[in-house]
Amino acid sequence: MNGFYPEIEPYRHGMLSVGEGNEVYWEECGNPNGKPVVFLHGGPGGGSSAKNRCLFDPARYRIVLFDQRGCGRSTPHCSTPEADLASNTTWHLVADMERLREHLEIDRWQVFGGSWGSTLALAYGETHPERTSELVLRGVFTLRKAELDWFYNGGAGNLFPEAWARFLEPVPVARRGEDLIAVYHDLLHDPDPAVHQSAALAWSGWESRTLTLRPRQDLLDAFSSPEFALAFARIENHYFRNGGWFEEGQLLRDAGKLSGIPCVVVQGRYDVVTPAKTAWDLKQALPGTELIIVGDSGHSFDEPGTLPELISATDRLAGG
Ligand code: STX
Repeated sequence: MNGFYPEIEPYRHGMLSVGEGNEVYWEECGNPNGKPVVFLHGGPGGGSSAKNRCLFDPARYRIVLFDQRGCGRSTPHCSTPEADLASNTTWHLVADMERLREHLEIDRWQVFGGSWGSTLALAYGETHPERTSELVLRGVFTLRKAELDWFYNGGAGNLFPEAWARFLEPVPVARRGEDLIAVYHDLLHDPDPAVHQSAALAWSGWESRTLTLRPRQDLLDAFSSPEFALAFARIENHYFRNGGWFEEGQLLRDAGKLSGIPCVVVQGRYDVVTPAKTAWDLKQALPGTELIIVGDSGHSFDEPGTLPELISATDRLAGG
């Protein structure tokens, strides 16, 4: 069994100015002379956490984590009025990664991402294949309309009807037949804090109840923090309402740009947030992909069956 590597503290961290008033929190852990890897968190808007450091052998990896614009320790935080969502898009994040890579004087890095992190990893790798040494992906998500509709317009609600009822609670009855991502946009930006805050908690709560095969109180609690929920919901909703600024199917259409880059995908069979079909579609589009389907896992990276597969993948790719 490969469990987490021990908890470690960064040997270096900072805030990087990336434009439009944004400061992005970054940190480095592990071996400064090790193989560079960048960890891309999910959401978007989820932020990175100390446990994410423990997916990589600290003796062999130079581990870079950062919080994407507007969330985690990056400023301004999207729970505050100062944050501007117009300058927060997929392509801003890809550019921020290049800025950070250059700031840290890294030539090429492994790109590790789960869920939205896998989306950003694919967007980055297809834009900068020469900077991407390997891809390690989990819960693959490409923001196609069918993927968004599955999770936000009723599909997954068939499996979690009681959680889905709570997602629908803030939606006015007269609007329940509309695109719920669009309805939630109006709720999340309503000037009345009672409206936008309860919408944020309902949006985030839906995700926290569906992330894992079994309920996890620690996740339910983390997603109930008002500041976390408001930034998470506003950022996710903004990205999904805009289709991630992709053409429909773009990431799979352009997967050939990744040919020659080793790609390992770990996917939970019972992932309700990002069902396994997308990981399968990626393997068809990028035939060299090593696809590992974990039979008894949901979406989260720390599902008991998923974590050892992720660590086994980073171990195999670590070299040295
Ligand atoms: N969002 C999928 C996603 O990227 C629709 C994601 N879901 N939860 C997370 O990320 C965290 C647990 C990382 C916040």
